[in-house]
Amino acid sequence: MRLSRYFLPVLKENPSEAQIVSHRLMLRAGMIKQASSGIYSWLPLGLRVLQKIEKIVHEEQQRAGHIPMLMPTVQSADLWRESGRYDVYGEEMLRITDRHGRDMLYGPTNEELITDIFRSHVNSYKDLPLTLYHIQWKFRDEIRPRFGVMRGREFLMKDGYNFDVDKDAALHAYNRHLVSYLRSYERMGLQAIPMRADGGPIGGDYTHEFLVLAETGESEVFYDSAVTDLKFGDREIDYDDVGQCAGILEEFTTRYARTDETHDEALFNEVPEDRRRKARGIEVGQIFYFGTKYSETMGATVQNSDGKPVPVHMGSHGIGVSRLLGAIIEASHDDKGIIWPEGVTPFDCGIVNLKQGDDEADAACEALYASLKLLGLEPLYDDRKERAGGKFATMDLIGLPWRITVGPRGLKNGVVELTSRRTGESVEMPPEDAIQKIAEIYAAHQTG
Ligand code: 5CA
Repeated sequence: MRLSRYFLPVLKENPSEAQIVSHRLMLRAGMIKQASSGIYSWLPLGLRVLQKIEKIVHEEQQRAGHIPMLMPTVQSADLWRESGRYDVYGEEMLRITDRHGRDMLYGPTNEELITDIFRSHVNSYKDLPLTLYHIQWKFRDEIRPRFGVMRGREFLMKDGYNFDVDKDAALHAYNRHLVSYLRSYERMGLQAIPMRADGGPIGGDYTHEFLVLAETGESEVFYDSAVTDLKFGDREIDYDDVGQCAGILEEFTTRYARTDETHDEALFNEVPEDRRRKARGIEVGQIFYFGTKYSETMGATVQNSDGKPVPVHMGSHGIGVSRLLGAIIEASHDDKGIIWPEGVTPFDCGIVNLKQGDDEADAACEALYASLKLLGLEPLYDDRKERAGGKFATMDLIGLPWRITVGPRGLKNGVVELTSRRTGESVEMPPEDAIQKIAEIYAAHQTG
């Protein structure tokens, strides 16, 4: 993409409405614009990151054997009356009446809709296990939408639902989700710690929330600092291997890590004192096993191997896709702007032409731009007739992890400059070497 032809409405001033750094930087970098309270338009740069995150989530869900589909945003109230949640969900549910006077709602989650699909089409244990998921907009009429996309009213969520013949099988689905989530967050450059949590309106005895540690997080958390040493890494996973998934769950959830809702001071005090941590975190996902809660009330049964009808065991599993942008920025920025991890960056690298209009500099930039694109990379070429300082400031603000700077002086010696946004370190090298270096870096991130 050439910046001269892109739509990147960056702001020079700090917007006064933004209280936390991620919200401020998303507005300043021209990623989002508020449409109304808690509702945002996604401008081109923001959309690119949102789609990168969606892609990682899709790849990791499908790697775990989960099947994508798409359910609507607007749902009929009837199903919610059947499950008994229409009244208990309360004011967070946006209720709508259509022209025929029928009660509808903008879906805050999809347990009812998916259970209805399941009961209409699946009758036998032979069709199980089954996990369906989608990535779809949700609406919750939050009493206090704030911090930009972090607590929105309209937000993008991946929600997945498993259907299993018994509790053991459903717990394997739970473990599978935990593993796939750990992998997903790591690919986004994030450490998200699974913590024992509370079921809330979704219900369920087994539930973990995934938290990214950040001072601006809305949740208070308590943990053994040893949990932060755990890395998922590039281990090979066989998602059908019950023992392996259970082992990973145990590895990542045995040490003390709880949100304030489930915090137990006595248990916490058993953690060695120098490892006890109280901090704040951003909840970027939650998994639940709730057994037959919905299948019993809504009549979702299957025949088991003895031919007897049994209610199906279910769980639901959510990732806050749009919230993740805020969480990643909270975890990765400096006073100049965002620092995108390679896995989610909107463009792979920036090209800054220090002297636009200079034949040699223009030709070198064009050649770099073309070569990077040929390799399947996505460069953002700042080809505007602007001062170098302004170009650097924009690149730093939007946070591309790598920048290639091209100027007449370097070109005389046959070199360009490759700069890491994270470390600020610059190295001079021939353009071919810079291209190769960037290609190698991104090849290492292609785990999809
Ligand atoms: N049906 C279940 C799991 S699929 C469910 O709705 N879970 S949830 O309520 O925990 O939401 C899943 C994730 O969505 C949360 O972990 C959080 O990351 C994100 N989320 C929830 N509310 C909001 C909100 N108001 N704004 C942005 N993201 C949100």
